[in-house]
Amino acid sequence: MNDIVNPVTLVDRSFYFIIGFSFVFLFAITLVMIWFVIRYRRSKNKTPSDIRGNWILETVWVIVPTIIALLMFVSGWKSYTGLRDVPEGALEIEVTGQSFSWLFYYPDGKETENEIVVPVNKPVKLNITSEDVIHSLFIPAFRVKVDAVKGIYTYAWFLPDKKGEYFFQCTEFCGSDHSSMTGIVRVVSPEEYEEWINKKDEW
Ligand SMILES: [Cu+2]
Repeated sequence: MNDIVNPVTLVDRSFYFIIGFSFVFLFAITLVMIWFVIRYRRSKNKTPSDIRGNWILETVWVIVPTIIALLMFVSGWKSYTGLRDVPEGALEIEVTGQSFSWLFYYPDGKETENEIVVPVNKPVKLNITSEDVIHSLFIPAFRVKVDAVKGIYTYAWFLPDKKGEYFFQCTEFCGSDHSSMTGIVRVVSPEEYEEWINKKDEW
């Protein structure tokens, strides 16, 4: 299981890469702009110089931004495919959004409402649909955000690599009790999971 790349890493890497470049250019361009305003003000620079036709400059400002944009695309694409390519052997859970709660159906018939319990370090695939209007399953800790639409099955997957409790909620305004469509992903040890899944009457 350890060779699975957690999409959280890929999404975060892409995010910081893009926001990092954006900040670098924001500050660099602002500083150069301020410097130009002062250095080339009318009183100091009566006749503006013409730099048209400088092929070195033009090549640089075409090639450098193209490379940066392509790198952004590659990192974004990697995080996208990371989120879409489900690893082998994932635990599959059927997810139904309904007005106004989330229902989860486990392979052995177990059902839960507004709570997912999963064993640590095992990839989890969620097959998502809706009973009525459009809902959207958002689990920020795992960078999962997928619409639930009646008549259509979509999916998402995540790798719960740390035990703990992770919040999720509906992020499609779906009606009067939309705000109550929240829940918890409980990531537990494989032993605790086995014990939980075999307790038939608790839910
Ligand atoms: Cu909803």
